[in-house]
Amino acid sequence: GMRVKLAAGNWKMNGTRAALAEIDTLVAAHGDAAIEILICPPATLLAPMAERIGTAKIALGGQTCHPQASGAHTGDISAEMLADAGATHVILGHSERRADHGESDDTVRAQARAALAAGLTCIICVGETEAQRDAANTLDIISGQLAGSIPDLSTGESLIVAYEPVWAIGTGRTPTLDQIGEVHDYIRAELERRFGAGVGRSVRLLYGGSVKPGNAAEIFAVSNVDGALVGGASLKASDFGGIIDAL
Ligand code: G2H
Repeated sequence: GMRVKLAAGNWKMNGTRAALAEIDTLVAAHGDAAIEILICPPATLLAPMAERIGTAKIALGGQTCHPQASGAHTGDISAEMLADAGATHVILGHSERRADHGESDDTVRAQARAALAAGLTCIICVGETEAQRDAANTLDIISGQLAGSIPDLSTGESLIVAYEPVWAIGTGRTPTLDQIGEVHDYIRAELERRFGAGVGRSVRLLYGGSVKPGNAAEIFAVSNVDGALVGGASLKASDFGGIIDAL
């Protein structure tokens, strides 16, 4: 297909400079992979990681950004700062940001507009809670998050959508392959309806939530799964390498 597969690692709040050794291992084993590889480390590691990666084909991303370009926002980081530190991507609307920092769909859309203005590709996360799935509201929730979080200016290249069922994050529980396929097919249809077939078909759709070397291959075989957003298993180059090899 025309969509290049993507293995994206979300390091969350893990890693000091000691962890740069994992990047050296990744560069040695996968620095010339045919798929795209992305690491989203804590912001403190972006610049040293960019230096370590050098000319190898591994991209870097942030884990969030502020909607504004600069100003009196203690503790926040702008999209331009991420780009300046070596990022080409940014994860937005991860369920941990939505829960821990009260980020709404409106917040995420504003962050995404700022990221696009800074030239970053946005990985916008959507996903239902366990209660929402049990109430058979999954597709309605996903529809609302897509409509509310994705800015109109998005293109097939600057937008990536990650489906992360909240109940599967860091829990070791994964949806069935049918459940993943149903949501990914639905997201694809929603994007095509809103942006047209050309854009809608070029957006990469990632699955996230307890992806490991042992379950990656079967997940990647599901329709409209173009890669993974990997948390825990992205911290060790050996585990992440196993996932990369499965794509
Ligand atoms: C979901 C995922 C990465 P994990 O949050 O974003 O984390 O793979 O640890 O479930």
